[in-house]
This record gives sequence, C-alpha cells and structure tokens, in this order.
Amino acid sequence: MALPNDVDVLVVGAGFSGLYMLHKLRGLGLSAVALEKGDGVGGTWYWNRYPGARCDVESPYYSYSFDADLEQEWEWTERYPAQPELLKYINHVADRFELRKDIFLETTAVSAVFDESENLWTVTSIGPEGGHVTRARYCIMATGCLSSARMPNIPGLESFQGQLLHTGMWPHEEIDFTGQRVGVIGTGSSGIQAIPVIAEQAQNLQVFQRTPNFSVPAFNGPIDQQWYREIKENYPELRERSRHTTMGIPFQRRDQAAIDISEEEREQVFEEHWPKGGFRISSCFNDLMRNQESNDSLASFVRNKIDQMVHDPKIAQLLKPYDHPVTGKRICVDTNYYATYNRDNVELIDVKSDPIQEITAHGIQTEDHFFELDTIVVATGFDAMTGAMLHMDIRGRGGASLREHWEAGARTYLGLAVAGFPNMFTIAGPGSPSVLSNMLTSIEQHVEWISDHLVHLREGGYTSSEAATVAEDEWVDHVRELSEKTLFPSANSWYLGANVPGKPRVFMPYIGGVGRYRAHCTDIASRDYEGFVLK
Ligand code: NA7
Repeated sequence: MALPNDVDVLVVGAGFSGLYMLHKLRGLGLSAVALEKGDGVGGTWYWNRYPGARCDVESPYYSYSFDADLEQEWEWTERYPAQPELLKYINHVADRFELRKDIFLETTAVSAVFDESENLWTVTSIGPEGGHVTRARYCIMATGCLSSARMPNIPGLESFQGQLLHTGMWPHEEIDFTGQRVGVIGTGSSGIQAIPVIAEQAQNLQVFQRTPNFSVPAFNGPIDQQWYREIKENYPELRERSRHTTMGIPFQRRDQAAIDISEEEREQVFEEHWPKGGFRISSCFNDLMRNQESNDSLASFVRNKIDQMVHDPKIAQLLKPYDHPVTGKRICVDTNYYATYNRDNVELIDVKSDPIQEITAHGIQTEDHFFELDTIVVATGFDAMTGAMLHMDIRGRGGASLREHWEAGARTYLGLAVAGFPNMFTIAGPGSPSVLSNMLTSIEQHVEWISDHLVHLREGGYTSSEAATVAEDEWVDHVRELSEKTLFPSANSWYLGANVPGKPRVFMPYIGGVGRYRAHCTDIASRDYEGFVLK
C-alpha cells in the first residue's frame, strides 16, 4: 500500500509509543499512519540487538496494560526481558491489533512543516519508493528517548579495517566473536550488558573505560511462575498502583531517610535489598538522591561489593565510580559484569589515564599502547531525548525551527507539546518522566492523554492546539527547579546532555515522579487544557 497524501494523524516512529498511539487513533476513528526508519517495528528494541541487551524493568511490568487479554495470554519467560523476547512481543502486538497496514517501514521522516493557513503539517519522508509528502492535521513524535545512536569523535575511526559495530545500530545477522580480538569502547549500560557475553566468546576482550559506572546485579533468571501467576491475577490493581508511583513500577520507595539512621543500620538495609536485584537497591531509602551523605553510603556499599566481586584489587579500584552520585546516571543492571574481569581473556584499559589517541586500520592506539583488534564494539550511547527529533527539520508557526527553539536546551509544556508548534505532540518528550520511569507506564499515560485531547478538540470544533509560551516557560522552570533540589544535576549524564559535546546542559526529564506528573496532566485536562491555546 502506498503512503497516503492526507491523513488525520501522522505518527513518527513505530516503537512501543508509536504502536499504541496508532491503535488508539484507530479506536477514535481517525485516519493515521506511522513512519518508521527501521525495516521492522520495535524502536529501541529493534536497533539495540547487541549481545546481552536486556530491559532493566521486570517483564510483567515492561509491557502494555491496555488490553487484558494480551496481558493474560502473553507469557514472559525471564524475570528481565531480553531484547529478542521484547522484539517478539512488540511484533506480536503489531499483528494482534493489525497495525502493520498503517506502518510504513524503511521510511524516514526528514522534515515536518506547519502550514498555518490550513492548520496542517506537511511531512516529507524518504522511503523505498523515494520521497513523499503527507499532509496531516496532527503530527505525533513517537521518536524514542534513546534512538539516536552517537558515534564517538575519535580520529581515524573510519580507517579501521576490522569489524566496527555500534550497540545501538547492531546488525541483524548473528555476530560470532569466536577466536577474535575484540575491543569495547564505553562502559554505560550497553557496554556493561554486552561485555560479559562477548567475553565468553572472544579470544580476548579489551574494555576501554573512560568513566566507571555504578552497576548492580539483576539476579535475572527464568521467571518465577508463582510470582508471575500472582501478578497476572492482580494485574488491574498492580497497573493502577504503578500509575501513581514514582517510577511507574508497582513497588514504592521505602519511606525512610538513610540520614535518619546509623551507618550500620543503613548497611543492613542495603544488604537486605541487594539480593532483590536491579533497581530495588535504589528504592530502599527516600533521600538517596536528595542527601549527599545518604548517597555516599550507598555508593560506598556498591564499591565494597565491587571489591568482593573483582579478584584483582587494582582492577577493582579502576571499576569503582568516583565522579557522580549513585543513580545520578541511570544505574546499570547487569549479569556477571564485575566477575567478567576475573577472566583471563579480559583486560580493562583505563583510557582516563591512557587516553585513546586514534583508531588505525588494525586497532586502537592509546597514548602509551597499541591494541590490535579484529572487532571494535562502540557502546558510546545516544544523543538522548532530543536527538531523533532534531535530526528532522521541524518548522512551526512562521517557519520557526525547532532546532532554534531548543538551541539553549529542550523546551516543552509537560513534555507533550511545544510553543510555536501547533498540533504537534511528543510522547515521552523532554520535560516528562520518561527515562526516569518505567517507559511503558509513561508511554501509555501520554498516548491516552493525547487521545483524550484529540477527542476534546474534535468535540469542541477546534482545529488547532498549541502550548502557550508562558505555560511552556513555567513548565521548563518547574522541571529545572525540581531537578535542582536533587543530586542529579551533579552527574555528567545524558539526562543533562553532558555526553554530547556542545549540547546545552539542561536537565531534561521531569523528576517529580510518574504519579505526581500524571495527576498534574489530568488536572490540566480537567481545566479545559489550561496552558494550551485552542482555536
Ligand atoms: P551511555 O550510558 O551514554 O554510556 C556511554 C559510554 O561510552 C560511557 O561509558 C562513556 O564514557 C563512553 N564513551 C563515550 N564516548 C567515548 C569516547 N570518545 N571514548 C571513550 N569512551 C566513551 O550509553 P549506553 O548506550 O551504555 O546507555 C544508554 C542508556 O540506555 C542507559 O542509561 C539505559 O537507560 C539504556 P564517559 O562516561 O562519557 O566518560
């Protein structure tokens, strides 16, 4: 089927947000299409197919809640879902709800221009058939938060004659590292997940670490059937609870401040939470991101664990994070990460003290050493939260460009709309909880809010909805002020754009929690969409 020329709604992206948005729009009787750059659906889980790729939210919660039959019939096999299973799930959803007929794959939206005279978006895309222009009343950006992979700016990268792979753009075919000399650059979540798996195959693996990150074990395994049965029996209540928590997961942070108890007592609480796996450890006190001393206790607890897991004290020392509060960067959730450094075929290269100078045809040259390699795996992350949208040329009223509007940092109203860009909505946009939460909970809330808003516009006979500049300004200030009450801004994280040279340092996600944010959005809607100019 050919991409239509006119639709009610054009959705950019066919990951978790794009698919649910499409499904909801159908339910509203609106004509809608989704454009997707990849040759399959899945977004993040389509691109990030590197070995060990796994979600850090438990399977039963990292799933859609909008359809009870889907929830009951789908069977997750592991506590934390691996990428192949997530991709299978999202493909199942695309088939089950017959979404594919409105999804245009291998189709990249390159520009979106608002036509003020008709209140329509003109979206230009490039697909298998060449260029196409689609006109749509509404344009919804379901472009993902971690979808714009970033190659490091290392001299000579393009001259490498071996295999060069980026975790965020992993090839579709199986990569066999057997017998290879492999180098991994980057020790964020992607590197930390990939390293233990590659180490098992490769002849030898050299990890080029610039800054160590905090990582906690997932204690992943086959899903506990009794636990899963109980979840399935109580899904409606658990989902509803999730929607009102901080992170969008149905367990609340323990309501106690670490600072109120002794160091010994804190230690005991950490020990109790450690074996629970993953994020549980960061939810064990309510002041870990507000109080430096509390955070320091958890940081030193994790550092002690690193000492216990890594046999060589010098390597253990190098692996200990020192420059940011624990959870100031999204904490990594791993399987055997630290223990991997006990293997004879794995070497940790500290590129802080011995910086990478260049990549040559045959390997990596640091200041002091040359490392001959067959494969380089680049795990250097993303231009997060804004990268995918800013890759497009988006122009709102008066031809104003989004790149200029966001020149000093992303500006949105509620992470849902942008002043000067009428009828454009963002799912999990900057200024919303997004990456600080279970993405699925946040995505569903945004999709449902946007759907309700479109119904309101239709019923009110409006053809244009736009965030007011004053509402956007106040929201941007509010998001910043909330972040300044925490330790988050002190970490050089991608939350702040600190990983991309030249990107303005602005804390992008809303830190007040999923529940509070949701209540606020609902309140705005109930007050006739306060802060939006409807025409
Ligand atoms: P991250 O978390 O941004 O990590 C990127 C890593 O790459 C990090 O260790 C960086 O070190 C390192 N890096 C980046 N550029 C370079 C260069 N030029 N040389 C050496 N090392 C470099 O990305 P991920 O893909 O791991 O994870 C992103 C999110 O996906 C994650 O938080 C989860 O939510 C899922 P640096 O810290 O900059 O010194």
